[in-house]
Amino acid sequence: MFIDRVTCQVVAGKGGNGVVAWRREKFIPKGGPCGGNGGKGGSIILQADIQISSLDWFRNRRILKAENGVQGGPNNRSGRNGEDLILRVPCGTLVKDAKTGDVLADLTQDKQLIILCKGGRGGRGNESFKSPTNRAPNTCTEGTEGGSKEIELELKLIADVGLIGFPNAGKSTLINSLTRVRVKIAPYPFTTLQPNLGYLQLADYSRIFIADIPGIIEGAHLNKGLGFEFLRHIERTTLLLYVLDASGIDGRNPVDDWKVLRDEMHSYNPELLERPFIVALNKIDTDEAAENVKIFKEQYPFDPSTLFEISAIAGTGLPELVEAITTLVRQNKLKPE
Ligand SMILES: Nc1nc2c(ncn2[C@@H]2O[C@H](COP(=O)(O)OP(=O)(O)OP(=O)(O)O)[C@@H](O)[C@H]2O)c(=O)[nH]1
Ligand SMILES: [Mg+2]
Repeated sequence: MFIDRVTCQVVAGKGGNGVVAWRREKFIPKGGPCGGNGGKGGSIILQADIQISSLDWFRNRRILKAENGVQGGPNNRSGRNGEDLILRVPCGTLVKDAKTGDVLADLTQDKQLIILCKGGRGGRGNESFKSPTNRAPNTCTEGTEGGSKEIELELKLIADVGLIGFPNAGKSTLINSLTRVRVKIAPYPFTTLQPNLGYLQLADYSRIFIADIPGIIEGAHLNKGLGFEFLRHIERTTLLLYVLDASGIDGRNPVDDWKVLRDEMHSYNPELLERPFIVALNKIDTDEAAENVKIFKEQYPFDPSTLFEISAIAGTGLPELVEAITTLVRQNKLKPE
């Protein structure tokens, strides 16, 4: 599970001022007061929306203000109310007061909303002070300030796809090629020490989140390497994408790697073996790859919709892989849990 966070300040609109004005029609002596009230300031409202998938919109927007109310006018005209500012957030957004850390709302349902700050009240015009004892009041009041708050939005993301492979298999290279994240890549094991999250942006504006986690080695269940610490990040993914190094550069081969990875996954949680998966034989740009791919295919005659030959560096086979990922994630996400 990955957490995305943003903080920003929200400020509701100020109420419009009331005004002092007098009727001045011909032939009506002492026409009396006619100053109108100010309009209300706009409130700040946060609403969950199933169409929104990230908090990106809030980045680079430090202060969000709702419209102020307009001041009153003569002839008892009230000022217009300021418009509410409705901020849309993804379902599953936790709203906190950034100063105190108090949870203000947990917006889980589509259309669920919370009024974060109320707009200021409009001031009173002099007409509203008219009374039998004071028929010509010369008073009006100012609109009040709108509420303001420093808030923190927190979204818990569950990746759709988890990358699983030995160190150096090319998982980070693959996530860099498929998504816009830039993860460190290097020819030594355990380059990735923290999970990374990237996403595929699809034509219909939906996203598929992919998690790159540190490599797994034989004995991970005995806490070798970085152990299983990071597998919890992919425990709830829809699809597992095994990345196998077909080059044999590190003195291993995809057949053994596959067996070890599956055994390790089984030790962690046997249910993970039931999960839909794709196998990507990576580094097919290298000379040694062809032979290793051939042997792997003989040993494990997977369907072409499950097995892909790719080069994460050169981009070979990636469009087909993306298509398969998209199809499988969509199919399996629709299934009830
Ligand atoms: N020739 C070739 N080399 C690749 C390919 N993909 C990755 N590599 C190289 O393999 C090495 C390891 O790549 P990484 O992406 O860091 O591997 P990783 O699986 O993230 O490794 P860890 O983070 O250590 O688990 C780097 O030197 C990459 O340049 C490929 O398609 N072809
Ligand atoms: Mg890596």
